[in-house]
Amino acid sequence: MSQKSLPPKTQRDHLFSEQSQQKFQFDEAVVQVFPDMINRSVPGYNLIVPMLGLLARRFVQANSRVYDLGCSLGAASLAVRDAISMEGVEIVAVDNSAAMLAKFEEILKTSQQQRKILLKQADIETCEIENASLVMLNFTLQFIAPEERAALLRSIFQGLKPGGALLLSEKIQFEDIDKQRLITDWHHDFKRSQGYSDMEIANKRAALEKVLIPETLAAHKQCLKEAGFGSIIPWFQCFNFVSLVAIKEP
Ligand code: GEK
Repeated sequence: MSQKSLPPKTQRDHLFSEQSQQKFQFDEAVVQVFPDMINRSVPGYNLIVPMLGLLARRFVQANSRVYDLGCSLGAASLAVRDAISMEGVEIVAVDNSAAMLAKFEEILKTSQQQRKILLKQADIETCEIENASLVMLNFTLQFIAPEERAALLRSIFQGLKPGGALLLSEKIQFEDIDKQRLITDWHHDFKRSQGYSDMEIANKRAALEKVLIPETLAAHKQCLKEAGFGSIIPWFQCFNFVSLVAIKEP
């Protein structure tokens, strides 16, 4: 049976305690604090990741591929790898940040698991998806230019085998301005409860402006439908963070 991977050792995130004009980048400094940053910024992240493993058991097919697009330090890949037992499954973890992949490689060296994870430094927009039974975009699509998203979802749909699925998690936007304001306040309450100061929250928000672009849940559903997905099932939401399963009908 599989051996569970230990979470990577992580430093506490204080990156945004001082103001900077720089846009957010997935560089070495972010890599050093990444697990702490994402856990304290995305409500539900530490629940979503193990659930990806659970869902993978339902969709991954023998002799197929699993793609983790925008893998960062590989949390989703590791959750799936540790959850599945099908034969001949290749996990391909893709990210365009060299710093992220270098750290992920280090993490993999500490694990004894037989099933290998293939790391690929590439832009997920040009990455070929082939023979896939599962594709994961766990908080990655939000970093792709909105006008490019439909093409990416179409290419994922094309590369999936019938019966396969896309697991999509995103920060979302609300159409209604009042609801958007409320939900943003609640998200910031969550961040405060995790020890972030108002200054850190404001600075990170400014750094992510035009880098992380959320869309509405309705827009995501429409785009998935237009890409060809038959069933689109939201299975998790906490404030403005949502996870969906989109199934390519068998
Ligand atoms: C997790 N999925 O822990 N091509 C490749 N990678 C990209 C691109 C691109 N065009 N744009 C962004 N990335 C992970 C968390 S983090 C989410 C995903 C967050 C990569 C980027 O380098 C980063 O590693 C990842 O997508 C987004 O389950 O930080 O909010």
